[in-house]
Amino acid sequence: MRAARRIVAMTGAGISAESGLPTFRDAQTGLWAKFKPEDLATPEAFAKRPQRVWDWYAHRRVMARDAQPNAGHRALVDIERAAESFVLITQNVDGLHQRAGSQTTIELHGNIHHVKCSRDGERFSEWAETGDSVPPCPRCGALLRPDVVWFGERLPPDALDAAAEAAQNCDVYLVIGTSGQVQPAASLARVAQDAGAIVIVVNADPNAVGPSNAIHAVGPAGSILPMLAQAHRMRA
Ligand code: BV8
Repeated sequence: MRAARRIVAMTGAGISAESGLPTFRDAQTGLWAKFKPEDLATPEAFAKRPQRVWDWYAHRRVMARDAQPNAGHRALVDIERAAESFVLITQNVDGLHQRAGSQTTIELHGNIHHVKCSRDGERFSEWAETGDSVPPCPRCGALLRPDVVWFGERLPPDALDAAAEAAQNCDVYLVIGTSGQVQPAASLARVAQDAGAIVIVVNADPNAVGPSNAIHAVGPAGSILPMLAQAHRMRA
């Protein structure tokens, strides 16, 4: 971290765990403990049960709004301010990185605080809630949907291109709080490593996945990331 000039961070649900937001795969509290992802986070699920999918995201949106960024989010802001070059890529849709002050946040999977028309994709950051039914698009009347990337949907091409470009041009690639199960986000660590970067996996789970010979910093992101930020500030 002392020698790093160009740093990229890839975050997953684990960085928001210490803000009280459930991750996806935690057995008991995980978002998917009760439902399977394909029952909620797919276009088919929305087509079949729009109200149930809308309500699940409305519930998560309230949790995200009530949550506060934690020391892990703030440490990434410190690194961004100190580094010669820094890019933050996130799989999270909770918006906590932006609230912590991160300036460059590539949201690979969208943002739960925005919605879009389910017919033509027009985005809205505000909409009129209609009590207990899925709100209609103010333009065309089709159902609104969360502005997130569901399974089977393409990632925003410009976001994915920017993330791949950053991964190919960094000295250190931090993989923070992610189980690395979801593609193509998970594959970027290998892209970085193949391009010569040192990969550091920051995860509370000692058995977290990462590319071979990645460095594993085991512990909560809220404790590890401030140490990495401190090391970078002491750079020669
Ligand atoms: C696409 C938004 C193609 C919505 C999400 C078979 C093989 C390989 C791939 C596939 C396959 N079948 C299908 C696919 C593709 C599929 C995929 O990857 N499926 C997986 C399940 C196998 N991918 C897609 O469908 C993607 N699109 O491929 O499109 C295409 C191409 C052309 C044209 C059309 C289509 C779209 C994927 C995006 C899905 N959307 N999110 C929402 O949020 O509801 S994914 C969602 O799940 C998250 O965004 C995130 O990406 C993922 C959850 O993972 P994590 O963030 O890692 O969270 P998790 O709970 O798993 O792990 C938490 C980690 O934190 C743990 O390791 C834990 O130890 C750690 N931790 C906990 N506490 C702490 C901590 N670490 C540090 N500190 C702590 N305190």
